[in-house]
Amino acid sequence: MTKPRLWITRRLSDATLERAARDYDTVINHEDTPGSADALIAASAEFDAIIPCHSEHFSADVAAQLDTRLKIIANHSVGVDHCDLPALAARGITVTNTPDVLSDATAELAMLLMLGAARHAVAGDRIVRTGAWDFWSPSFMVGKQVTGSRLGIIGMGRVGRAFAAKARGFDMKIHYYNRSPLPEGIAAGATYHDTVESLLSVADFLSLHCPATPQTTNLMNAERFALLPKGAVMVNSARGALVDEAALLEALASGQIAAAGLDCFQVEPGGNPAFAAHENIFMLPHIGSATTRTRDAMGFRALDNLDAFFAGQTPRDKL
Ligand code: 8YV
Repeated sequence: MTKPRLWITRRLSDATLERAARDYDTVINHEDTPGSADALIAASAEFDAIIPCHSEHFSADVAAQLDTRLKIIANHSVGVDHCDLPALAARGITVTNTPDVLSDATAELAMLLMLGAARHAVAGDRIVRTGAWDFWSPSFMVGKQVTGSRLGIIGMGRVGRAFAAKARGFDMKIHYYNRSPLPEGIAAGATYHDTVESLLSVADFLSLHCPATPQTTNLMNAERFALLPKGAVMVNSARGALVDEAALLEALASGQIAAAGLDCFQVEPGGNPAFAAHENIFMLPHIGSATTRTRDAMGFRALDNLDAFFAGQTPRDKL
């Protein structure tokens, strides 16, 4: 039987690429550059399946121009804000994602961001690294203690829950906002808030774990920063679109926010150049799921979805 033709838009893990090449007539974009709209449209006439990353944007405009040959987009990501799902569904294209497998890696990174932001990681590293560390005092680089503090989580999905589990190791008191409360067995004692505003009022530390949608764009704006306890720390390992970056800068300048830990930005790659002057912003370049084990698991999950689809089954992660 002829193998389905598969285009892999980015350099996925070696194990993923080997398995893909074994099971599919696979073409890999070894240049590892983001696929443009034109490239996606052209590929749809040559391939039955695409494994893209969040760097490839299947907008409504692109979806309308896709060739009927393309049957499935098996995303190598849990977030699918780069895909216009209704437009792709209208074209009869199956779309899948890779939930679960990246929750721990992303939650680990959120913990790193929270600790780094709370304890002056940027300035501390800089002064030691540059030889500028010539002074010590008990009042030097005093940070905000994580242990025992109140943590507010917006979006108690898989990653939010993995983060809560790790935060419990720091004896944090977990509060969360979600569209609906979790069953108590899953909430594990976390306190539910039925509005974002209510959650913010108790969030000494705030971590964002919800998807980027039209409803969550600029979720954290000037009004909401003002509702946090003064000196709160905000962490975003979800999507840059959730944060009004100008409002974040103002909240940092006024001291309303003591620090922020960011792995996601409105503009990616690149980030926000205005953040560079602020050492109380601890930044990483969208590497939440970037561990060897998780990259393999994401690639394998995308391939599992393809395998099911081409076996005539409904892929486990069909959206
Ligand atoms: C990935 C992510 O690195 O899965 C997601 O939604 O944002 C990241 O963890 C990226 O999407 C890989 O394609």
